[in-house]
Amino acid sequence: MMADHDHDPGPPTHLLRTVADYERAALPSMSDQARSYIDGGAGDEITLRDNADAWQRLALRPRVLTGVGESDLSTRLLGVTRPHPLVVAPTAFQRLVHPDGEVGVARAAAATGTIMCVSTLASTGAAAVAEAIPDQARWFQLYAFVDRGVTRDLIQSAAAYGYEALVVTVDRPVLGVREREWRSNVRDVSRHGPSGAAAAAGPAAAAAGDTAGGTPPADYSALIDPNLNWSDISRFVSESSLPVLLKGIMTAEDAELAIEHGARGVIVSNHGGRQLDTVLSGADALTPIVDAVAGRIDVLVDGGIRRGTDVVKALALGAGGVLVGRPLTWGLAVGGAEGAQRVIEILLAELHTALALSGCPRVTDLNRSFVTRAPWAGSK
Ligand code: FNR
Ligand code: LAC
Repeated sequence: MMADHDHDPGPPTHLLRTVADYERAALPSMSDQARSYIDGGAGDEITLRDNADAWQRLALRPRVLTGVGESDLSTRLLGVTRPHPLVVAPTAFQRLVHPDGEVGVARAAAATGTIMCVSTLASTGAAAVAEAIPDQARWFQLYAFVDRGVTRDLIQSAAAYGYEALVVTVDRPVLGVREREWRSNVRDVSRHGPSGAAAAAGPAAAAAGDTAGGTPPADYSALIDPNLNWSDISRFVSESSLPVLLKGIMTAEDAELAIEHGARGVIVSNHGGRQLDTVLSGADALTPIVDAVAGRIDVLVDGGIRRGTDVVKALALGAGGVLVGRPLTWGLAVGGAEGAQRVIEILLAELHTALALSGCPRVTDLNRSFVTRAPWAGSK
């Protein structure tokens, strides 16, 4: 199901200067179902809202007179030097909002040196993205399917297509309580969406290129294995040549287990507030996990990143990288690949400015002394 493109074109794109501008501009360009699916969260959406609010509960502590003429965003993720710490979060069904879909977002990522993480449930699969940006950094997000043969195929094809990491999502044994989706009958969207169709045809097909067409499943959720457990993680680590990251780690205890089971990184994430409502925000869950991991593996975070200052705060708290989800989809909805690229450029420009004004031109020099709990925090 595609967006209805006969809509009011909204403001000219040169007037869209912030992620929030793109969010507003995206609204009329999305169908009711697409909007509910993308912008919605679980339950009362307490965690969804708090993901963004939590970054605002932190205040910055800028230093001055440090000479910030040349800011340096470069950082290391999984042992590889990257131009900056942003990563495209894996999001399913991107062609719901624009025919450019995941390939469009991938091109935006490539143009900006951003790592592209492709969802197992991408409407345009891992092969098509690999073909579109063959020499650029790509990670593959794995949903482990009930059918372990298919899961193994997905793992092997990720390496064959030149993906550099396997991001195993661990916070979705079952689908969250998606009330906005129910009200808009979103189950229908995913059934008729290209990716759902591919999953029915065989999830390997979902990873194998443009997957429009085919027979939709009753519910793609049923394909994902609710019994996934730590021994599976050890197996994925030993079966795959790629470093494994676990996405959806929310406690220090599980970060420790992730290390014990061979993960090379954890992504502190509550799935954009879409799974278990009333869990902590990414921002609030981050610090105990950074402390427990103590530099042994990479720690990334996502949820509610909307400003360059949010990125600074995440890095100051000890994250090595930051994933961005919905903002890219809003950019895609407004202007296809170009819109998604613009959103990344806005975040990077804001990040440069925020670093300079914090008196810390190198992202790798950020530390906790640059943030404090804001006095206004209690009122949020
Ligand atoms: C997601 N997310 C997600 N995560 C994942 O591991 N696999 C997936 O297929 C999806 N699909 C998906 C679809 C949509 C529409 C959204 C909004 C999110 C979660 C995503 O990777 C990320 O954790 C959050 O989106 C980050 O929060 P923000 O940046 O959207 O606030
Ligand atoms: C979602 C799944 C696809 O959040 O991860 O909708």
